[in-house]
Amino acid sequence: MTDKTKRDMGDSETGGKADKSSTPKMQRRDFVTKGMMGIGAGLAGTQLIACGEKKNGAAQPPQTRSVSTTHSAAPESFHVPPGQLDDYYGFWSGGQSGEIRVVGVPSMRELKRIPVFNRCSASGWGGDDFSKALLGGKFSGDTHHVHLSYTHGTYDGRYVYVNDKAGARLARVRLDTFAVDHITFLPNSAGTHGIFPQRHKTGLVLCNSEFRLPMPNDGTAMEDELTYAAMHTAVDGETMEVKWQVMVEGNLDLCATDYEGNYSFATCYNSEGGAWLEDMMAADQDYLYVFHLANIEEAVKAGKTMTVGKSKVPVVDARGKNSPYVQRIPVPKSPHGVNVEPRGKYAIVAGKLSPTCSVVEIAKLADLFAGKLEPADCIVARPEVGLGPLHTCFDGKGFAYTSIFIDSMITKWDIAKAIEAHNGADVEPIVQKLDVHYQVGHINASMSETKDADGKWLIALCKFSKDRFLNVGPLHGENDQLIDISGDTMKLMHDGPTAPEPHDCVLVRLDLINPVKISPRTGPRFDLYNKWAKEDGVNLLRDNVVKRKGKHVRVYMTSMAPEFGTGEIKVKSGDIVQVILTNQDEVEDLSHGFCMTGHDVNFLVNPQDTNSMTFVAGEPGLYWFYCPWFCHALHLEMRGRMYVEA
Ligand code: K7E
Ligand code: CUA
Repeated sequence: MTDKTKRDMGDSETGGKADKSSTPKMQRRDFVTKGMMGIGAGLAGTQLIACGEKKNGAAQPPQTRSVSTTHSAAPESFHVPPGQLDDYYGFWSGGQSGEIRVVGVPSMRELKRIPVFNRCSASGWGGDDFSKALLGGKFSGDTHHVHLSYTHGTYDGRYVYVNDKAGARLARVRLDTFAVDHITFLPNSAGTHGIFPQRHKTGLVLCNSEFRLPMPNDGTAMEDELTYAAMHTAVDGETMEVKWQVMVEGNLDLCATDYEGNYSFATCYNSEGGAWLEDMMAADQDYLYVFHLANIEEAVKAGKTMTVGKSKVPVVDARGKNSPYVQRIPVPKSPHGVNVEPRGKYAIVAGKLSPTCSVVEIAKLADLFAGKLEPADCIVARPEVGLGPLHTCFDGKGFAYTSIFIDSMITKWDIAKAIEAHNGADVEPIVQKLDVHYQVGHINASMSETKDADGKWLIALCKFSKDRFLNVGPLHGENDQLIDISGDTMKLMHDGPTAPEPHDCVLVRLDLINPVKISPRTGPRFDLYNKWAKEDGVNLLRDNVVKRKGKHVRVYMTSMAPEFGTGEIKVKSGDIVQVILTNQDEVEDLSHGFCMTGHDVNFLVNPQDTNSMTFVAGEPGLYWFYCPWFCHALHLEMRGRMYVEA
């Protein structure tokens, strides 16, 4: 019996009692019952994963839960008993915290925070030598959109991409280690907002700049906003190199790709080209920009490009009018999200200042680019969904779910019926409107951005929590609400307070992600360490002190619980000291770290990993260094001395 079936049986014991979502009291009792039931199953689950796996990747224990793919009419239980695992990995952007959060769904337990465009005291990210160079000292990141790499229309479990709106950057997280391995700066861009990878393979990652800039932005002409332009940038998802940019006149907000690798999409809410609020809202009509990727790449190959400013990246100038590169489909008014449904037939544009969604039929785009259709002819439906529609997700059963910001609700609607209604049939596409709490921004459903959308869970990322939690002062948490969409109607199951400010999330079936437990010692970070070790003629797995040119000292250290391989370091005040620590332990979860007291130095080293930090030795004196990660009964004794001589 799988754990999933256990849980379903658990449901049937309490399940007959009508709507669990409507009364918090019922929910709590439900919780208790299930918690008791879970203990036995939990123990069994622990055994399955406890046996010490020594090496990475190769021989991982099987996951302990399987995901049922049937759609039951009864509400799912979101409670995951102690010792059991979630069905989905949720990847949350962390907004202005600059990070990514990993959340288990449906339990909504936060599993990890992955530092990206921020500094993290726990792991040392931002201060260690590798990440410091990647980030270039910029820690004010703003992550809005997380998307995984794809193969054949579904997640391939290799990478997560995330944007930095504040610094015009794109980062990539490896999904074997759950750590960042690349950050790419996007030239001629500001307010990098919507991103989306291609879905047929790990190909391009398309990135929109939301803020228009003078081109080039070199200080020569800055005040005439009508001359500003925006870039749609293609980054190679494998190499993380910027391949090309397309320059357009309007701003670019959210991004999506089709399933075939032919097109990318961008919403434009400021076709007016305004720099002031009232100008940006002036027109009743803006656009969905459709980029024809093959035509653009042909132009790049043929050299029909320019460069802008200091960047050498080829730029296709597509400003002003429709062309083989870009077509502009008119949509009302200041649109926001664009989402492609799982069959890949329709792109759905949320109206924001219009209470509608516009449904664009992707099959018509070939004729549009061939000049056989007018842009407006590609729109096949425009249902009224509520005030302030922002983002749409899908259940794989033909329904769309749109977040409605002003009305604080989710609208479930039937795509096929919306098209029939648009053609004059007397049918009602709106299925249900569910209140959420409050002012919802993004929503996403399990596997919704893939062809395997499975219609289990929906997350509503609410910008305000108001009265939903204990008051913790003027800055309230956000509220990520968990909604069961497996039945005919949506059911609100759980309030999940989160630290500000998550923007978006994707929910990924657990069998698609296969993280390692021991560092694989590969990738650009290890390329760097191997280069240093070669320069210095040392072995990373041994202890060595290398005096380099000038005042530069490299201390190659090892750790094995509960000891550092090097217990004493002797340096001179003002020396530039680089501690390169390799964790020799091969035991799952046995991480060490290195903290040099009084020197702002603190970093993590996972099993079989190497990490390093550089600092200037301070005033003469004795400084203790120690291991900050609890690793052993003698963890407190895991320390050593640095003697700083005058
Ligand atoms: Cu809608 Cu930055 Cu994705 Cu916020 S964006 S809501
Ligand atoms: Cu090593 Cu604590």
